[in-house]
Parts: sequence; structure tokens; C-alpha cells
Amino acid sequence: MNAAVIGLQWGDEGKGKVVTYLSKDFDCVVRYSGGSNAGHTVDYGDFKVVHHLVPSANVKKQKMMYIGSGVVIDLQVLLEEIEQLEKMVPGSRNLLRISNQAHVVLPIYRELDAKIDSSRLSTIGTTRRGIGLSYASKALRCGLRLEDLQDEETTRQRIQEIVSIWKLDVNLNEIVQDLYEKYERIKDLIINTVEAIRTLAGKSLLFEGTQGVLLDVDAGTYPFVTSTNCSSTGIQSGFGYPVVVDEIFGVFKAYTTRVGEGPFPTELKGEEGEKLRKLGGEYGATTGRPRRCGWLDLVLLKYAVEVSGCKSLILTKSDVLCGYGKIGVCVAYKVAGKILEAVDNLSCLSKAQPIYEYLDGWSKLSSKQFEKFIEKVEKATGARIVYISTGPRVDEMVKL
Ligand code: 2SA
Ligand code: MG
Repeated sequence: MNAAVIGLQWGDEGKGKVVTYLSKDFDCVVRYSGGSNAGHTVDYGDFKVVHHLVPSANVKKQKMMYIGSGVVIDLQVLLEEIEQLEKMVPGSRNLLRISNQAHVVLPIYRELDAKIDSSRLSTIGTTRRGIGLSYASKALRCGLRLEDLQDEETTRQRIQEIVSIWKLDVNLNEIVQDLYEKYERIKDLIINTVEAIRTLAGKSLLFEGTQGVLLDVDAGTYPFVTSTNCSSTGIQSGFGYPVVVDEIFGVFKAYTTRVGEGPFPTELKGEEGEKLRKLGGEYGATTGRPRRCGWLDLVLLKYAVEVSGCKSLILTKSDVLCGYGKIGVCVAYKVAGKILEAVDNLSCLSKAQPIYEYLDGWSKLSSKQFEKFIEKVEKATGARIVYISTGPRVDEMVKL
């Protein structure tokens, strides 16, 4: 059986922890999209790991990890992460394999990412990790794949081409030298996509989503999105095989957060937002940026459930809300005088006024009030909550 874990909001729903927990029932965890813009924090209790590129498999349980061709790789970040994991759990490096077709995020893309984003009419607030540039180069057919690094001449020509297309003033020799110094340290982990598919055939795979449906380049709040199909629709192309995914788990927080710009109807500004941010520790795992915070938006959650094809929900961070007297839940929008309980299109978001219902808060998760909240979500989305995360640690999960 194969499954996927997808974020149903704007990322940071706690996918990393969920993947680590669920990975005990799978042979291999697969990353299929994104790059080091992702930040998945996993708290094992005795140590914490922040994943950016390496799949969030439970390394204590010796699970296999595979980075598919749909991922873009910053070699420096990858090396640091492998080192971090190896320190925590010696031998974990050997569990990792990376597709030869994955593209390389050149260090020069970072600066260019920042430059392009800040020169836009409306900045997106990217993570400045060069993600958009890597996918743009891939689409422009001037990207550098890991497999290209086998031949230094090809690499040099490709970088030369990139430098001239993006009109960069850089030292080519330095870039190539730096790249090879890093490549030498990971090249034994690179595997042909076809070989990986053969090796993984018949094994149970858990696909780890990055960001969330609302940041998906097609389904999300375009143009305030990331550059990939980070929703479930990206799995097959990012893995490299029309794999069947039997169950899609959609992860969502009991409230909503967003890093970066773009519409956010239920955003709480001022003290209320600050309170949620503090209680939930809502700061970017990659950039440390404070996340924008607001109430749960059932209109958007329903949309995300619909377009990602998920029937099973996993609720996280409801423990953070313990102690609130009343909890806001957006049940509809008012747009141009009309009341909408569902949306077919996200372009109305910037004009949407949220209509709230205020539910009684809960002081513990085993309470009538919390049950009411769960009922409300299930009824609005038509999906079932199958797990609840009761705290930050990997083992703090309850199956319903
Ligand atoms: P990019 O860098 O080109 O992908 O940025 C485009 C938009 O996507 C958002 N984005 C994210 N949103 C939430 N979490 C992400 N990962 C990190 C985390 C973010 C961080 O786990 O906290 O540390 O700041 C992530 N990655 C990309 C981004 O904010 C832009 O809106
Ligand atoms: Mg994150």
C-alpha cells in the first residue's frame, strides 16, 4: 500500500512529524517536489531534526529514503542535513538515495531569487532559496541535473549557458570548483530514476508533500505560490512513475498560518495574531520569519480537500488552542454582497470577508467542546479526521 501526506493549508501544518510517525508502516519515504524552501521539524523527544531536503522518515527505525527527480537540490543544504542526521543516528546516510534527474540549485540562484522577488510590483516573499530559479531553468532547458556532473565539460557549458541567460556577473571557475567539491561527497548516493523505480517496486511508499495545496503552482493562490505541484498532483511526475497512491492524508492545523505575501482572509492582525504566533511557536523553520496567523478557514479547507483528493484528515496543533474561551472558525465568505460557503476559484480571496462561527474553547482534547470542533470540520469538508496530533513529539499522535 502506498500513501501520501499533503499539507492542506499554506504549509507548516506539521507534515514532517506526521510523516515520521506514519513511516513506521512503510518501507520508504519519498520526496517528490520542492527543495530547501521546505522546513519540516521533527521532535523525537531526545533530539530534534529540521529537514529541508532529506525525507522525514523515522531514521531510528532504519527506513529507506528517496529524493525523486521532481526535487531541486542545494548541495550545501543536503550535505549539512546528512551530517546532522548521521550525528544523531549513525548509518542513516546509507538509507538515502537521490535521483540522477534531480536538478541542482546553484548558489547563484539565491541572490537572483531575492533580486527578482524584490523587483516585482507585489513581492511574493519567497524563502530566497533559489527554488523558482531552479524550476525556471529546468523549464527553460538550461538546468543542471545531478547526472550532468559526471562530466565536467557538460557542467561547465551548462553553467556558462545559465550565466549568460540570466545575465550574471560571476566567476565560472569558482562555481564549478565549489560544485565539484560538494558533489564528490554525495555522488555515491545518486541513482538512476529507473533503477530506483525497480528497487522500490512492490515496496510500500509514503510520499512526503512539501508546503501545502494553497501554495501549489496550479491549485494555490497564484501568483503567491511556490514553483511546483506540491499537492498530490505532483507525485507521479516528481517520482518518475505513474504510481498508485491508495490513501492521501491531508494535514491541517486547528488554525491557519502563512509565511510570505498573498491573500489570507482569516488573518488576525495585532495582538490576537501575536498571541497565536507565540502559543504555536509560529516562525519559519527555514528562514525564521514570523508566520502570519489566523483562525481556521473551512471554506479553504474544503477547497483543498476537494482538489487534493484526500479523504483522510490529520489534525495538528489543536493542543495549542487549549485554554481559549472561544475559537473562531470561518464557515463562509461574503464576496460582493454574496454569501459563499464554498469556492470554485481562489481569485475571490482578496475580496472575501470571512463569516465566523465562534465555538466554545476546550481545556483538554478529551472534551465535548473539542468533539464539536471535529464534527464541524468533518461536516464542512466531507472528509474524516483519522489522527490527531496531541503535541510536538513524534509519538504524540492519537488514532481515531
Ligand atoms: P519559494 O521560496 O519560491 O518556494 O516561495 C514561494 C512562496 O511559498 C512559500 N513557502 C513556504 N511557506 C511555508 N513554509 C515553507 N517552508 C519554510 C517553513 C518557510 C520558512 O517550513 O517554515 O522558513 O520561511 C515555505 N516554503 C515556501 C513562501 O513563503 C512564498 O510565499
Ligand atoms: Mg515547514
